[in-house]
Amino acid sequence: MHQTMRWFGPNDPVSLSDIRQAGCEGVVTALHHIPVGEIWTVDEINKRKQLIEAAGLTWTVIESLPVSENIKKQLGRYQLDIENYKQSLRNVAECGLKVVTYNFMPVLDWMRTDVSYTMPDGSKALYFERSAFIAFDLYLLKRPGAERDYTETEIKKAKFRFDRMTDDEEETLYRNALLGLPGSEERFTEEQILAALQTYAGIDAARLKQHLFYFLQQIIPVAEECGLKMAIHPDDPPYPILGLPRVVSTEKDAEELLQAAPSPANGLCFCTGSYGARSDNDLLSMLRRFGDSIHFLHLRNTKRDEEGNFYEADHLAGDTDMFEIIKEVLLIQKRRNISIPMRPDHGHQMLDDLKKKTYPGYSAIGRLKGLAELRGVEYAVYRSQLSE
Ligand code: DNO
Repeated sequence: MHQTMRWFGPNDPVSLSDIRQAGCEGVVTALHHIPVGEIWTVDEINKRKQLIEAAGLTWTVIESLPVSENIKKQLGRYQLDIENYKQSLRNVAECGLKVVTYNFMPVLDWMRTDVSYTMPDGSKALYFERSAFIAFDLYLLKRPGAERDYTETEIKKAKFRFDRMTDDEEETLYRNALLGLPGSEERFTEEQILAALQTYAGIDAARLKQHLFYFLQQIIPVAEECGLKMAIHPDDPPYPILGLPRVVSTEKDAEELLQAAPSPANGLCFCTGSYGARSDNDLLSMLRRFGDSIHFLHLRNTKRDEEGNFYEADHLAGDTDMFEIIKEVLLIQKRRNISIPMRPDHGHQMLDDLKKKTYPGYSAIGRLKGLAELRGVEYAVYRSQLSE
């Protein structure tokens, strides 16, 4: 696997030199300062690329070239946004980039209720606690009609949980849930989020899927023509939240979107953490099935419980058998004769990380630990496959 880490750009407290010292060959990054829907110019892309290369690294994957809300809803200037997206693809290809990640989650990207959940060893993890999430939806956000999405027992538990929260805990929960988009410090206000959610009234999963397929049919031929691989990131968590549809959550979703625009350019970012947060996703079978369409790997582990909570476990612990995953990935790589870009997605905040402020999930030492463990497994599997 081609080892990378995510870098949020010049403002990231984790530097390119840190990433290089972690043993990475490349970074995964985006031009976060360009507003969604606008064109990434050759000039801007090259400036960032040169910065990365001057540090002895390559810009391996774009994560993300974001898809505008207009495109997801097919509203307003969405045709222009699609044309701009195509132009950005041509420009990144012209600058020599090869893989582009994006997602199709309405309004919000990933969602956790706690970004510093203390593990028994004192390190901190990202956590999704279902009762806290429901409490947020019902009693903090007060989304109209939200109670229809939950069972009576769930509502009771959420109320119990909410009644015992201090003001500080409420404030933190609110902040975590509305953290906004990766790479941005901005948070939604209550009015903004309620208004944004309202704009999806009437857009159910079937319709959102049609919009995704339309988008793919528009952009995949351009990506193919300029030699790019598109890698769609799954929903996180992989089910509808806050009344919003989510359509990249399951094996069936992945299969349908690949079929909607068949091309070597239409592929997946295989995130074991996101797909793995659902017990009905069989990750190994997905890898076997979609192996030829996987252009980027996010290796991360979650530990689920029967209440619907999950926390981000150590990379080799949790519900996903990382040994089997890596074994399968190496077989795919051998068959395709390539090295698939990989990043240790997220990591615990630990040791000196605990004293630093970084993007939640993206501290240096926790990710370095994850990467080192994954690298060790890869090395051992590779050596043993050679001698077989
Ligand atoms: C979370 C990330 C996601 C991912 C986007 C891709 O840490 O894996 O935010 O970058 O969904 O578009």
